Amino acid sequence: MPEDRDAQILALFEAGSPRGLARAITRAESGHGAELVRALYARSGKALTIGLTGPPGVGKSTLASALVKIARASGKTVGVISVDPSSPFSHGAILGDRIRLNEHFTDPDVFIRSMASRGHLGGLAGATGDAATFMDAFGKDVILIETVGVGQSEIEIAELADTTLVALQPGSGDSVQLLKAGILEVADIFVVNKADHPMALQLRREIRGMMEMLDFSGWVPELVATQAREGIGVDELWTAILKHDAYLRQSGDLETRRRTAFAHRVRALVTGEMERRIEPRLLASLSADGGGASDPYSAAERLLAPLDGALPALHGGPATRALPIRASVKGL
Ligand SMILES: Nc1nc2c(ncn2[C@@H]2O[C@H](COP(=O)(O)OP(=O)(O)O)[C@@H](O)[C@H]2O)c(=O)[nH]1
Ligand SMILES: [Mg+2]
Repeated sequence: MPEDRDAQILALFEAGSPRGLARAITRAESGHGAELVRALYARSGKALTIGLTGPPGVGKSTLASALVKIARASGKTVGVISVDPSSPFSHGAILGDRIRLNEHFTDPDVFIRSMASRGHLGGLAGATGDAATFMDAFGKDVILIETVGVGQSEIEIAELADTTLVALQPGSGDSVQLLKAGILEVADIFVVNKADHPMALQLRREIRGMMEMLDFSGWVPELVATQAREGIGVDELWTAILKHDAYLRQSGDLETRRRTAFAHRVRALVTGEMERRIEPRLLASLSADGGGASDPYSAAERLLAPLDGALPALHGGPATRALPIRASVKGL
C-alpha cells in the first residue's frame, strides 16, 4: 500500500533519519511524491536554493563540491541534487558527479543525491522540485541543484532556484552558446571556471560585453572567476551568493521569485497531467477521423471542449508565459 509506505517514510523523516529523506526523494522520482509533499511543504521555505548550470565538463560538480566545503565551514548543512536531464539511463555524468563530490559522502550534514529528470510528471520542476522541498523541510540550510546546461534545463533551474549560477569555460565558444540559448538573461552570477586557461580573460571580456547589451532591473549579475579544482575563487563565489541572497531579501524579490517558482511547479504539474490524459484521447480521435477528416485546429478544439465548462477562456490574458528573465536587451 502506497499510503503505508508514505507513513513509514514520514516517520523516518520526522525522526531525522537521512534514510527517510532518501526514500522520500525516491518516491518523488517514481512519480509518487504528492502525499509527502502535501505533508511536508509547509515546513519548507527556509533553505537557500542555488541552481548551478552550464555545459557538461565545465566543472559544475567540482564547483558544487568546493561550495559544499565553504558552506560546511560556516556551519551550514547542505543538500546537493545532481540532475541528469539527458536520460534516466545515462549514469556516466552521475558517476562523475559522485567522484567529484566524493569527499562529502561521509559528512552526515551533507546529503547528496543524483536524479534523472526525464520521464517524471512535471520534468525538472516535478521530481527535482519535490526533492528540494524535502531537503528544505528536512532542515538543510543550503540546497545546491546541479543541472547539465542542455535544452531548457538552465531556464528551468532559474525558475526553481533563488540564485542561479551559470558556469562557463574559456576556449569553448560558451559565450556564443549562451547568447543563442537565451540564458544570459537568467544568470544571477556568472562563473568563469578553469580560469587557469589562457582564454579566461577573453571569456570574461565577452561576458561583460554581452552584459552591456542588457538592461537590468535591480540586481546586476556578478562575474566570478574560479579554479574549482584548486578551490581558487570559490570564496569570492560564495560571497557573491550571499550578496545576492541579501539583495533578494531586502528588495522583496525573494518573495516574488518564490511565488514564480511555486507557479512554475503548478504549471508543470498541470501541463504534465493534461498531456498524460490527452495523449490516449488524441490518438483515438485521430483514428476516428480517419486521419485526414479534420484540420489540426478543429481537432484541438474538440479535445479541449470538455474544459470549456470547467475553465472558461480568459480573453486578454498572456498567450505565453513569462520566462524567468531578469534582464532585457537594450533598445528592445
Ligand atoms: N583545468 C581545470 N580543470 C578543472 C577545473 N575545475 C574542474 N576541472 C576539471 O574539469 C572536469 C569536469 O569537471 P566536472 O566538475 O565533472 O564538470 P561538470 O560536468 O560540469 O559537473 C574534471 O576533470 C575536473 O577535474 C579548473 O578550475 N581548472
Ligand atoms: Mg557534474
